[in-house]
Formats: sequence, structure tokens, C-alpha cells
Amino acid sequence: MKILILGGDGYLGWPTAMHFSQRGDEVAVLDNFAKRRWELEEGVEPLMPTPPLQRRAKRWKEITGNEIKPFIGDLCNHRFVYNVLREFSPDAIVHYGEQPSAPYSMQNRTTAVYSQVNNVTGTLNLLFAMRRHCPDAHLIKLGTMGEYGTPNIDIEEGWITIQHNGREDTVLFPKRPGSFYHLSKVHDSANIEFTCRIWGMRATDLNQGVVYGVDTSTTELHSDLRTSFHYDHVFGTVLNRFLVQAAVGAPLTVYGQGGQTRGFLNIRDTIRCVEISVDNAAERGEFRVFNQFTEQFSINDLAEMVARVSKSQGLSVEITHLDNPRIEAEEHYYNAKHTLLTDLGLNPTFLSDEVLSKMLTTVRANCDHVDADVFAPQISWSGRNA
Ligand code: USQ
Repeated sequence: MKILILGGDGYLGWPTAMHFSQRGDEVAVLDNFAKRRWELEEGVEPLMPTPPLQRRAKRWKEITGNEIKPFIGDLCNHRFVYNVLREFSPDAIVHYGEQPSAPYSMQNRTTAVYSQVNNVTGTLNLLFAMRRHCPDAHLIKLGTMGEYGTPNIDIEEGWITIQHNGREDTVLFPKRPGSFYHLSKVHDSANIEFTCRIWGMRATDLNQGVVYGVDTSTTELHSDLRTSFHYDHVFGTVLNRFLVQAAVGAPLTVYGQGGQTRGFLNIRDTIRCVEISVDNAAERGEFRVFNQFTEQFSINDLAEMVARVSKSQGLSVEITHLDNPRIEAEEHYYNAKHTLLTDLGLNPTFLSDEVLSKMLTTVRANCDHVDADVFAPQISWSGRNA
């Protein structure tokens, strides 16, 4: 298949591109390096150096003989997007190409507006370009479990059937997201569903949980192929942060009471879920939603697991409860369905002590240049400095 990966320079995009390339698909990646610019703005960098995309693609070709073609440009430039789709004519497009951080979006008016304009405009440009140049292609869009928020009822996979005043309909599951970033994904979902209904596009919206993990089978092949793993308060996801904090002997930063419960998955399962979606395309006119996570944990659960595994490696780890910089429920009901991907063949990598211990070992081997100043949260949801 011809597969185009949007956001192919990023934490998830790059290993996804290598995976499809390795299995023999024709792969192109598109990126405008915005993430590298946001890193400079925020004064943060990934745990391990990530060489320029072009160098990584070159190294990949040397090692495997396979080509990953880079397209450098911005999804918000519609002419560029039209040109790429006309030239490459993909069968499937995997869309990671968005501003992915909730804290980044909550910093101020500029970053909130930027996050929504960037994400919503890029996706709209893509939809129009697909209609023009590859209307039969399958869009696999990275959404987020955070679109649903933490409702006091079970979360369905995208759609819910409701009886109301004696009548019944199936509608998109109600959304109550927790940041301007998460809201941008809600807007995307509404736009994509609309184009499936009106133009007959085919799309899979992957409502992904919080991803953790340092490497995949392809990133391990060479140090130049490693992915962009963040541990800072802006771009680092919670478990990745805890691993680096544990590795350097810093206290684990639980926000508030720590009863916040979320769906989690290993980065290797992200790639497998995307692969399953690509290989089982949605029908024309279908807006399909998968809840993409494998297990749910509270933040306290994770902190305790990391502390236990760290202890077994001879590290002493303290868990600290910080004033929560976010406005979110700290104790709540959470039961989100997630069977559709397993029904299609996902065999999850669960977060065992062994998996955690292996990740911790890798992080410890690479923690010489950790900047402990970026552990503490500095962005507050209330608009005041955290
Ligand atoms: N948290 C802590 N301590 C930390 C960092 C986070 O207690 O040091 C808590 C947060 O308060 C929150 C939870 O951990 O309750 C998750 O935070 P996170 O930063 O790991 O994840 P989040 O902001 O929700 O966003 C991440 C990705 C985003 C993706 C989302 C999936 O950055 O791109 O969409 O996970 S989900 O959370 O399911 O919406």
C-alpha cells in the first residue's frame, strides 16, 4: 500500500513510518518541524537526540534498503497539501500532524488559538485535498480519549444509542474535554464525521489514551532511529515523566490527589493499532471510532508501580503530591469500552513489572543530560502561573 504519515518526525509518527516501510509498504512522511520549534520556545528537548528527519530517512535506507520519502511543509498551507496528495496518491493517510500537548494549549491566548487553528485548519485542508485527489483513500486520524472527558457513565466507542421521549437514535458520544488541545480534537472529529456523511469519505478516528514507552522494534536498530521521547512538563506524558524522574532520583510528580484515571497503552501497541486500522479500512461514508488503549490506571497506581520497580533496581523513589496545575476531577468514575481493536486482532502489551523495568533500564542508560528544572509543572489551567 501507499501510506502517508502526517507528523512523521514525531514521537509516534516516525516509528509508525519505519514499521510500514519495514513490512514492504511504500511510505512517505510529511512534517513541518513545528514540534522542534515548540521545543525551542519552551526550552525543552527530548531525552535522547533525534537527528533531522532527512538523516533518519537516510540511515533507514542504509540499514534496510527501504525508502521513506520526506515531504517538508505545513498542513495549514493548502496548496502544499494538495500537491503532496496529487504527487503521492496514498491509499491510506495516518494523521498525527497536530499540536499534541494539553499544557501547551493552556498557556495563554496565543497558544490556545494556535493549537486550535493549526489542528482544525490542517485537518480541514487535508479533507478537502483528499476529496480532490484521493477520495477513496482511508483517513486514520489520531483523536484522543480526552475528547470524552470523565463522564459519570460508561464511555462507548464513539457512538451511543439514546432513547429520548419515546424515540431512539445513534449519535456521537457526548464530549466534555479538559483542555483547548483536547477540544481541537473534538472539532476535528465533528468535521471528519461530517465529510464522511456528506462526501462519502472513509475515516477511522482513533481515540487514543496516554502513550508510554521509549522504543519499538525499529527504533532499537540504530541510535539515529530513536524517537522523540519527552519528560518535561509540556510534552512529556505522565508515565514517561515518572520513569525519568525515578531514574535521576527526583520525586514523582503526582498532580493533586492522583485518583485521575485514564486509559494507557504502550507505544508498540499504538503502531499495531494503526496497522490494524490501515489493514481493515472503513467503508466509504463510514466514520468509525476505536477507543485505542489497553488498560486503565489511576496516576497513584502508576506512581506506586514505578516506585516499586525502581526499588527493585536499587533506586529509592519518593512520591510527591503537588497542587494540581490542571482543573480536572481527581476522584471519578471511569469505565471506557475498548473492544473493537482487540476484536480485529490487537494482542496488547500490558504494563507488567518486567515491561516497566526494561523501560526504566533504557531511560537510566540515557539520563546523563536530564534537565531536572523541567519536571515541575509551570502551566496552570486557571490562567495564573502554576
Ligand atoms: N499528571 C500527573 N503528573 C504529571 C503529569 C501528568 O499527575 O507529572 C496527570 C495529569 O494531571 C492528568 C494525567 O496525568 O490527569 C494525564 O496527563 P498527561 O500529561 O500524561 O496526558 P494528557 O495531558 O491527557 O495528554 C496526553 C497526550 C495527548 C493525548 C492524551 C490522551 O499529550 O496528546 O491526546 O494524553 S488522553 O489523556 O487519553 O486524552
